[in-house]
Amino acid sequence: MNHRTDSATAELFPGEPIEAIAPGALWLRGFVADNANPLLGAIESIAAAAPFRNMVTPGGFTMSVAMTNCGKAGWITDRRGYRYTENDPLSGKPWPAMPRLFTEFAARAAAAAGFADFAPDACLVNRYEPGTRMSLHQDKDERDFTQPIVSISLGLPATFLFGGLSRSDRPRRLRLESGDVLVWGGPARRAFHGVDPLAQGADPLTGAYRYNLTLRKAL
Ligand code: MD6
Ligand code: FE
Repeated sequence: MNHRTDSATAELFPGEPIEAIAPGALWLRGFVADNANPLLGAIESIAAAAPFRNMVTPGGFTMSVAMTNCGKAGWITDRRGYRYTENDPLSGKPWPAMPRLFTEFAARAAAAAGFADFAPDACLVNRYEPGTRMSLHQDKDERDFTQPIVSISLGLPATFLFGGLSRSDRPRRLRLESGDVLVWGGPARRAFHGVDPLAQGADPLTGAYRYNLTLRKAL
C-alpha cells in the first residue's frame, strides 16, 4: 500500500484537513488557499497567450466549460476526438509553459498522497461560470495510468461528483472550495467523475468564475 488513503490518513497528517475519499483518492482542503492569488495570476498569463475557448466533443456538442492548457501537452477535443497536442490548435504555437508554481504544488500534493516524484507535463485549465457543468467522465487519454492526477480548485465553490469504475455507480458529492486539491491515482485513477452546474456566487478573487487546474503526466 503506497497510497495514504487508509483509515490512518488522519493520524499521518495531525491537524490537517485531509480526507481519503476512496482508495487512491485524497482531498486536501485548503492546500493552496494561501497561494490563490499567484495561481490566478498565472492563469491570467496563460489565457493571454492561449485564450479560453469552448471546445466541441466528437459527438458535436459544444462544452459549457471553457478551457485552455499549459505545459508540454494540452488536452483538446474536436470532431476528430479527444487527445493531447503539443500545439494550441487556435494559434498553431506550443501551449504556454507550465508555471513552476503549478509543478511545485502538484508534486507536493502528490507526495502528501504517497505518490513520489510526480512530474506533470500537461495542465488543463477549466473555467466555469454559473450554470456550466462537466458531465460524468473518466480521464483516460493519458499513457501511464500509474501516474496520479492532481486537481486544484480556485474561485467559486462547486459540487464535485466522485463515482466508481462504472458509469452507473452512484457518485459521492464533494463540495470543493477555493484552494482545495484532489489527488487521485492507483485504484481511483479511472473513477467516473463530474461537476454539477455551478451555482451563482461572487468569489472575492474570481467574481463569478470557478477555475480548475488538472495536472497530469500525459505523455
Ligand atoms: C473539475 N475535474 O474539477 C473537473 N479529472 O473542474 C476533473 O475532471 C478531474 O478534478 C480528473 C482528476 C481530478 C479532476
Ligand atoms: Fe476529469
